[in-house]
Amino acid sequence: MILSGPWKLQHFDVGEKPPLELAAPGLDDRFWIEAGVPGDVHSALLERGIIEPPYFGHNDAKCRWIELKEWWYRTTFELDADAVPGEKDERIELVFEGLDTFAAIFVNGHEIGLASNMFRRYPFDITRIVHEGRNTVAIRFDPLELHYRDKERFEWSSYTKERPWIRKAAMNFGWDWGPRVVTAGIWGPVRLERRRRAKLTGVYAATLSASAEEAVIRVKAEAEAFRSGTKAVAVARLIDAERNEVASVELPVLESAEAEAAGGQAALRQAFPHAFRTQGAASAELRIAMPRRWWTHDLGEPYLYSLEVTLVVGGEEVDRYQQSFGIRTLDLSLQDPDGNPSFAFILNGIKVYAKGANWIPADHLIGSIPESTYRELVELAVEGQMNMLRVWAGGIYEKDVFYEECDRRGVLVWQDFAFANALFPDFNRDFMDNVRQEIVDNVKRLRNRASLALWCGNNEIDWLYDMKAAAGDITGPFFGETIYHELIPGLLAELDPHRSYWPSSPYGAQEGYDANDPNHGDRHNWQVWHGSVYPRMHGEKPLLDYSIEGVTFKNFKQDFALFSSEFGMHASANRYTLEKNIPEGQFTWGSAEMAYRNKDTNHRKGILLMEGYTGIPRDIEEYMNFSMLTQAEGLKYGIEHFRRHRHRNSGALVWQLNDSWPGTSWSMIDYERLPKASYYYGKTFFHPVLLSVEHEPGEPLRVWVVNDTLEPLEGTVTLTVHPLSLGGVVAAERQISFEAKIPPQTALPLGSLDEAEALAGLAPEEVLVELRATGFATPANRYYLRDPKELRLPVAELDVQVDEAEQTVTVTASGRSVARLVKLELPLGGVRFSDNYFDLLPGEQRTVHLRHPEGRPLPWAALRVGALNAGTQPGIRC
Ligand code: BMA
Repeated sequence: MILSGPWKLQHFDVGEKPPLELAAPGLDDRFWIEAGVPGDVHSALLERGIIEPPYFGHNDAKCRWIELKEWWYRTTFELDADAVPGEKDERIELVFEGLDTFAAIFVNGHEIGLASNMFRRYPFDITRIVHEGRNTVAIRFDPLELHYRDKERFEWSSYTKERPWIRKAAMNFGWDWGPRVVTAGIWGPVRLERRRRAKLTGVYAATLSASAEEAVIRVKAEAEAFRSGTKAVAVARLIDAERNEVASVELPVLESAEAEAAGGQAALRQAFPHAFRTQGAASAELRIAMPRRWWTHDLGEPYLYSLEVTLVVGGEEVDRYQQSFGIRTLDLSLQDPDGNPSFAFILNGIKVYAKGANWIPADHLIGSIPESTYRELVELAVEGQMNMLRVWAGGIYEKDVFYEECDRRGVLVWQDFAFANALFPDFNRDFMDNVRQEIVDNVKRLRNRASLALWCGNNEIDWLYDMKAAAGDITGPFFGETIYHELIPGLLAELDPHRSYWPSSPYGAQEGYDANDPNHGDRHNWQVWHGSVYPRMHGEKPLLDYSIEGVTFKNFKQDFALFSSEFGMHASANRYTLEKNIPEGQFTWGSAEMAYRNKDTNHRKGILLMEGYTGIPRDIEEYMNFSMLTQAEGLKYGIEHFRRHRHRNSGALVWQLNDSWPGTSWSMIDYERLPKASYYYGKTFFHPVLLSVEHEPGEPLRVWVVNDTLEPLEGTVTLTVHPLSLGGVVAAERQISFEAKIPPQTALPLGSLDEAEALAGLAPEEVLVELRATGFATPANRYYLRDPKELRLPVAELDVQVDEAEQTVTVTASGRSVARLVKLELPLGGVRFSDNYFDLLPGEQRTVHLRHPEGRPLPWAALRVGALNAGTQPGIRC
């Protein structure tokens, strides 16, 4: 039974009322407000109009009182006479999947336990205190302050000092892309579970081997009986998508009384059978002939079976587990077949070039994020040609729906443990017990997911500890180290032994380098944007270079990482996302409200980046265009470089995929689920088959094809040089063709030509270069030979035709000039544009399909279409 309410909510000052009064079954809570569960306090207050939308203007600051209060939730549930446990081996458990964060839980006025970790699952045995009829649940959430104010402060805890003692999503305290919004409440489902005789306490399944002919899967079931002498078997079945059983096995999880008796204490067992809640486990191998293996969506089909485990006692089914299951092997390889260092994910024996981004919680109000948001974001990731998402440590272990979607759509998940940018008190026993249980809960919950590729100990802690110690900001020991280097690997060896573990990101160093070593492990490139100077040796004082050259994305070409797990640049959110949240008159470049959207440490970095590339924006329109263009072209520049080196580099995960509020950040998709220009660029730079030009001003143009697929490619790649403007005389286009024979999983240079030769008399500031392929399918790719601020780009003219019935917009560059960064805007969140932020050659036409994922009508009358070199205009309806 799910306890979905109605739940009541009220706040009090700390100690204002005695807990037993507020928890009492008979309390008159008529004047309390109704609250959604799962959810959070902010969302409940927002829904009732008690607070104003926290992301509008500076409203987040008006909500700070919420974190200082004691919050009480109450609900009731009814039990029929036959649902009340009669026999001694029946149990009723009240299970909380997510409590945020310090809570005391009461049932029928009895305090049944405390919670102190947002990431844990809290089951409570309430068998003895429930009764027929109405039962009352009450929960008190304490202000966090009560639990950290007397605690030791550490030398390092980014953004706020209270985090290390509080097991809660770090980003709630504010981050360099989001405000401080400290939530409280019941953020996960609450369930009442009634069981007889025994229950499953764990199911584990791992693919040991998987060829096209046969797969071997290890299944393990763990169970607990409510009294001594209970015999139980678990029956594990693997069922295909057509509901045919393809394999099954019986696991004797709980042996008979005789077997137990061998353990001694026979007299005690007989006298007190319920004192012996026997636990047992059994495992076996399943063999599946001709398995359908699970692949990422770019390499094959993410085929899913269903794994079903039933627990049977005395012929009666007493518990059941069911989850989708993908047959695949997946390893992290630190050495390539030639013995060179690598950091590559090997799926069913095939190297996956990981293309994707870092995932943060899709809202600060985590408990209230609708499941549809997860589905849309994962769908967008897939449409954006991504095959891996990294669930970053400063958020949460995501909700089940996220992994379900990744399993279903063939997206790998790199999962961080929730330790980000701080020291943690690993010397404190209570803290470590709490963390241990958090790890056990989440590993057990997620370990059967086909998508789960890697466990990673923390975000940037090992690396930044070294930096901060070298800079003199930390003088003490590396508190927290034993969590990532002892506790977690020890628990994984027991609970999830077939999955790879990496202690931190970035991590790995040799020959005196720091943890951001390009020759070992993964790497974060924060030279671009943050100006962090590299290479850096272990123990060396970190250097920052805040200059145009220091922060430019051109630095990506010096990066020969084995795996790039973080790198990125800011771009503005889309117009609708900003306008919706910025008070009247403040949607201007340089306004205090716009600055408030940007939580980064130093606002100069973005300006420097644009100054060097597009020029400094003069108004909000230019800011949106210039920052979007810089991010899109910058990511393209970096990612194409990483991919051209695919013999060495095996992954590019952009910082960051999504946003948690309508701010300015590194995200590719803004808070309203409207992609930025970089996302649409990604459909090409992340495409499994990439046509790429490697070029610097004055240097030759080198033409490459990167083939991540399992098929060889054969065809012709044509490079065309187009003038940006047709001018008075029609300048001849110049074309050069290359024969292309590209083996599977290879990046190959096809040839090169001198810049002057390519230009054939045209100026480099006046051309666009295009690559197209015939003989194999891949998107065309376009380049400019100089930075935007140097280009001679005349004003473009656009013709815009709207077909509302077909939900299409057709844009034509109707003048004599290239239209750069053509953008379509509608004032509605979540709208899908089949394409956006594209360039059109003179006379070229593009038809864009629009839809809303929930089928909402589109506000056609408010459509705006514009370009970097054309003003915005409404569409003409046809
Ligand atoms: C890395 C991430 C985040 C941060 C981002 C941008 O440090 O791990 O902590 O938001 O860079 O600064």
